[in-house]
Amino acid sequence: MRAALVLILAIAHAIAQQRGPLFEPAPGSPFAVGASPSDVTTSDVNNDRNMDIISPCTRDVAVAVLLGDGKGRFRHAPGSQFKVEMPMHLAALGDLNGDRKPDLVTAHDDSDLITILPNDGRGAFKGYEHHIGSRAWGVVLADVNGDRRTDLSAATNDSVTVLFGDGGGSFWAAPGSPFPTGGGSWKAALGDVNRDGHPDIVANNLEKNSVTVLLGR
Ligand SMILES: [Ca+2]
Ligand SMILES: [Ca+2]
Ligand SMILES: [Ca+2]
Repeated sequence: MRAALVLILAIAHAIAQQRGPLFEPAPGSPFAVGASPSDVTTSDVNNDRNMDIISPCTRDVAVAVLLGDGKGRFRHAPGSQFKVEMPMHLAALGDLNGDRKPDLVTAHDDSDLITILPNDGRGAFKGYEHHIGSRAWGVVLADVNGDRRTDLSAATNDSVTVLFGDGGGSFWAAPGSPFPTGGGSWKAALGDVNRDGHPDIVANNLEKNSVTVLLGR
């Protein structure tokens, strides 16, 4: 039995090797986006069911949006790149105004501003700024209070700042926000770690060799 299993695995391995590498460059890859792309994410931003690419370009102080053709080729969306007011490193996508089109948020780690860039539905973004009270790094866009409206959780160095969204693009601080962490929190992740149905937050503490876990209520 064991010998048969080993043989089957060996045959499967040989077949896999014959098929060649698991990944190969897409036609035209790499695609130019702009100066110093510091983050990248994928989403269908123009609702054509083809995956698109969103990449904040730090030195251009702008976000590049590349529309996909569904075959692995990409071109800049009309108007891309989209300017923001100051350099940023990280971007997050989520529907902030309830129109089911993914909007964009960039964090600017040398100020307490984030830029909210609503999507016009064709993959064009125009931003406005929002003060969140602390310098922000990584942002997570997800509903944390169960009202089905997207909220904003930002890693803000020595804390996590949580803003409730009203589903129309406005935000206000969650009770108790900002929530202290250990120091050096650049990224936050959401997950229900105690299985009570409420999303919880995990943040890194770069300076303390630890992670902080915040249980949602
Ligand atoms: Ca698309
Ligand atoms: Ca919410
Ligand atoms: Ca929980």
